[in-house]
Amino acid sequence: MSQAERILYQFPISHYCEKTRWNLDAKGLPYELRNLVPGVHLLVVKRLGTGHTVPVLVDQGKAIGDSAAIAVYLEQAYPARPLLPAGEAERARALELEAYFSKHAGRAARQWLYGQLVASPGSAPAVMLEQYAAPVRFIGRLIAKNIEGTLRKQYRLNPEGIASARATLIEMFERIELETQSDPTRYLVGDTLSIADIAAASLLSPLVAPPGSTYDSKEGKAHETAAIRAFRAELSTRPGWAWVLARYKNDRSAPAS
Ligand SMILES: N[C@@H](CCC(=O)N[C@@H](CS)C(=O)NCC(=O)O)C(=O)O
Repeated sequence: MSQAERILYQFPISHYCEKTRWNLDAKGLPYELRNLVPGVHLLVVKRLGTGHTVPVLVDQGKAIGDSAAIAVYLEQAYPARPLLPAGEAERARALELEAYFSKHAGRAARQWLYGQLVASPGSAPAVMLEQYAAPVRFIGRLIAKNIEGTLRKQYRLNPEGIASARATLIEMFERIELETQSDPTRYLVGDTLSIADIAAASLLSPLVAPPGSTYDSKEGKAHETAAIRAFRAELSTRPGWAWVLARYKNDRSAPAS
């Protein structure tokens, strides 16, 4: 199949998009990436009819929105290289954990990190738009205040919201440690990589910034505040942190094309 028959609409910085890229890469499925500019993306995703968020996968003309729905769709449509265990109970468990990390880790990582970045004017747009062409980054600098205002409202970047995101993130590492008995070589369900592992590792990757990942970036490093550094240092001794690094090192397949 040619790449053009499978198109992933995304924001490069979005960790939900990273989850879908990983699902596709782990299954060896080629795809073409179309980067949308946040805000302007609505013109495209509304036409696709999947809601207002990315990722959206268009597979042979069929549009699927929501990273969890895409993960399940890919398992049904492309059963080779399965990312769901064969047994019914383990399968249900993997789906349950995928949903758990998608809901809690995804929201908390975004809320906590953007909460830190908006405290330094200009940082959030610089990190968000790092992978776009120069004119987009330039406009981002011009309208940085508006972008930061939107992020504050959309992701509830107030002291209570940020504190609750921080507590949730600690719970995410505790949950990984519970499920894997603090052994970074173990998977969340069964003996092989599943959609649950991909969800947990990808959605925590903005915080962990595994080497070579989207979040281990020039702007990400330049805008790492003392508070971000301190929280990373505090979490980095946890087995759950080592687990995320191990999934990236050992299980993050390269794109098929
Ligand atoms: N539940 C969705 C969440 C995706 C999501 O929140 N995407 C963000 C980027 S990280 C987005 O598209 N935001 C733009 C908007 O909400 O209009 C999924 O798993 O795909």
